[in-house]
Amino acid sequence: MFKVYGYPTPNTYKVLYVAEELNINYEFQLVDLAKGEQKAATFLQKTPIGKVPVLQHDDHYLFESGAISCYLAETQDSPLYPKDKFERALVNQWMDFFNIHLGRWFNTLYFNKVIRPKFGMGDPDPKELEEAIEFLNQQSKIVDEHLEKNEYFTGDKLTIIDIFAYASVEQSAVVDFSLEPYPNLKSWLEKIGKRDFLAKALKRFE
Ligand SMILES: N[C@@H](CCC(=O)N[C@@H](CS)C(=O)NCC(=O)O)C(=O)O
Repeated sequence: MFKVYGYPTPNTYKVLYVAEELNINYEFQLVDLAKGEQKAATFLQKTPIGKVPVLQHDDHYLFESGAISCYLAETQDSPLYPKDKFERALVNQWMDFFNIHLGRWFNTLYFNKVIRPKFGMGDPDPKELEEAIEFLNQQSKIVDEHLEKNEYFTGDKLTIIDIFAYASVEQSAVVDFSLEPYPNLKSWLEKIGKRDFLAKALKRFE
């Protein structure tokens, strides 16, 4: 039995998108961050870090969207997480890049522009915005050049990193970060966004 605990923000979407692309049958349970449910004692028994997403697989629990995404693909023996050691390392490489670099800066903009106002946490921090935009431009250029030569992140085959990364890059519209200077990144986003996983995952919040 698979169950995802989450809230409608990009880190949870990463896991839901990957689960849907893999056609996994799973339950979804909302953890209401607005009510602080992620810090409730019962939830802290599932994850010591008090954050979402969390995956339950029978009586096992996992946190971190990247680790969860890889594990979900493993359980399905999916070619979206290749068995070949080097091909798999390429997926892991781009997943680290998104967690530590590009995705991290999208998250900074999202936190300042969406979460702060929604949760009454005050105005966006201009220094954080400036730093995030500078790094986003620097790293989007690198990714744009990579996608000029590669149809997908690891080459000519779709893998879970394309689905995972989609949840980061799609934030560009919400946080008002223009992808116009990055046409290859923009067309990759449009191509990935035509897949079924998106509508299927968003149904969880209707
Ligand atoms: N690196 C983690 C980040 C998880 C995370 O920061 N989750 C946020 C929501 S997007 C959260 O639960 N925040 C609530 C809190 O920190 O109390 C992942 O990728 O899963």
